[in-house]
Amino acid sequence: MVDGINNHTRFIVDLRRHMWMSGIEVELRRLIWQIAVVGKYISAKIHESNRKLAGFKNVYGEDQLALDRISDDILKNMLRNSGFVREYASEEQEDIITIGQGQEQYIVTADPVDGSSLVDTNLAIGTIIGIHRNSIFDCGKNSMVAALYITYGPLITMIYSAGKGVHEFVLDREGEYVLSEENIRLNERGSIFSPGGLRKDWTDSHHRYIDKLEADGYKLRYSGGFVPDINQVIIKRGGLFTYPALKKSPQGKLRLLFELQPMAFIVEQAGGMATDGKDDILSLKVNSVNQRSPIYIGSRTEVTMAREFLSQ
Ligand code: FDP
Repeated sequence: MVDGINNHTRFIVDLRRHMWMSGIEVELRRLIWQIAVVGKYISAKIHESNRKLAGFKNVYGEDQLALDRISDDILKNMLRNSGFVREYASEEQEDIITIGQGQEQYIVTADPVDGSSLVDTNLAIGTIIGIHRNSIFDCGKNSMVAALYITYGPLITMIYSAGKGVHEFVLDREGEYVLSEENIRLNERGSIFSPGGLRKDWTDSHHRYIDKLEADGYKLRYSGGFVPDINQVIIKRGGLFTYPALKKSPQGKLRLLFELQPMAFIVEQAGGMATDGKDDILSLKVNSVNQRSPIYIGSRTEVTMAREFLSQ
């Protein structure tokens, strides 16, 4: 536990202080902090792009760039100027792009606005980031050093892990990310499940697995936004999110590099598991930036059970 927080007293610990006290290497903590700051700008863009503010957004008579594209530009420019990042790969780019001089330590992957189709509904959406030291064309286990996601909901929260536990911060009214939950650990078993894909497209073994969870009394929690759905599992200390292999798309829907690896890194750090139904997500070799994979992620009991059902 970082000094300054105990059961009796609660001092405010901001993100930079927390990372410094946790002994995270200086460039990595600066990078994480700068990405967290970009979250404030993306949040402002989300507000602008919400159709409920349509009357305001055309005030300058400019064509509004799609939210995803503009958020990607903001993030990419910040990373380029940071001096810590040599390559950038994003859901919004066709391929990995060079943004540094070559000697920088890190490669960043990003889904700048995940779940942007939910913006008009006012449900939560998010930004997902993976930070790699080695080539991303390896498995996450060999390349990743940190991951974070930002949730834009009633509050803006940020969860990060740099391999020293999983911690949540809340953006306060002064614009500071303040520690809210430290060393988050998932229980062995949870009580919620979040299943993606249409039932009619599921495989028989996946169907049987979901039937079992329902029979065991798991409560359905699926918003259609990967970030808030995973965040719920983490904050409630367990449960399961899955986007499975579908009959017509055996690789499922979600992207290994931009969505699955970062969440797998965080959930493993919190004591949970993430698999494609057979192998750990972080052991899957990345062959292309657009690679997809099925996923079962959450607390150990549910993910282990998924493996058993899928092997039958
Ligand atoms: P979206 O299509 O709205 O961008 O990968 C994107 C994603 O959302 C995830 O955030 C979400 O978990 C999933 O797709 C939702 O897919 P379904 O619409 O098939 O449920």
